[in-house]
Amino acid sequence: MIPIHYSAEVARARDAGAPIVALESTIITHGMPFPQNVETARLVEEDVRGAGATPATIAVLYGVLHIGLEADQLEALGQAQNVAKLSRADMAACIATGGTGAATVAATMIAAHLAGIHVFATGGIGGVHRGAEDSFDISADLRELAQTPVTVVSAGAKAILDLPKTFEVLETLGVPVIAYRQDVLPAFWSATSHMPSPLRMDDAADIAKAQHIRTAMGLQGGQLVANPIPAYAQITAEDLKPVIDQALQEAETQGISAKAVTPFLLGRIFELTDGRSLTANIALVRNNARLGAQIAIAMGK
Ligand code: PSU
Ligand code: MN
Repeated sequence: MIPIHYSAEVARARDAGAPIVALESTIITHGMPFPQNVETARLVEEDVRGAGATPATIAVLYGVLHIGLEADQLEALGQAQNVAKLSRADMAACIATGGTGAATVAATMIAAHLAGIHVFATGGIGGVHRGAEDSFDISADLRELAQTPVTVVSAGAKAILDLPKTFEVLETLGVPVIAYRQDVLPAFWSATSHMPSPLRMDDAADIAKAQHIRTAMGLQGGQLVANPIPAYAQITAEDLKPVIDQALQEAETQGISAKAVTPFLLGRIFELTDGRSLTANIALVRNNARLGAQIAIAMGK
């Protein structure tokens, strides 16, 4: 048996068959500094509620998989030190050993699917890192999208990655990549990139329908929705380029590797932009939460 616990709010929504949106917790523990991480997590949950769905933030607390966190649990997780970063490889081990860990995109998809939740909103997915031809650093998020039937609403892949290679791998894995209401892919902190999107949809109902049809056809896996950051909050790719280059250079000089790469880069970019990257990150996650709620509502119809 899996030790699993539903928050009171999520348990009620499940009983009522009401729409639920899964939310990840790595963004809280490894993606943003305290106290903005906790404030953002609360706002994102409120955004989901305001749009008519129930938020389910997912984490492992003391060996129990939590689907939905109570306010005090969210606060504690946001302040905790040395929380594990859980992906497909380590979630079961964390539960088995009574550990506490935050769920990445891959782990949140697995947990959401276990709980019968079909939609998940986050910031940016992991992907193929620059220099992956040497490091082999490719996020487990990509393969998860290929095998677990959850629609993930993101602002694209994080611009610290090798974006063309990331989208090539998604194509190879047969993952639908759907830009929302524009023809080009967004690039996390930037609303646009130079890459055309493989697919475009303008309506949450179509996104919901496509996931249903995929599953009905026996096609494994989910969909990646790439929802552009609101224009007022974006940082253009031109402005970001020198900052990302510097952060990547520092990561290399300092020998940062494996799971530590993404948190290191996000932290340095926050410092180098005087916090502007965080403001943008908050705006895009909230935007994704609202679209995620619309898709979850459409899926229930
Ligand atoms: N997006 C953010 N902040 C984050 C992440 C995504 O805005 O911290 C996290 C997600 O949990 C994603 C993970 O799954 O980074 C990818 O890590 P890696 O590159 O090590 O697979
Ligand atoms: Mn990695």
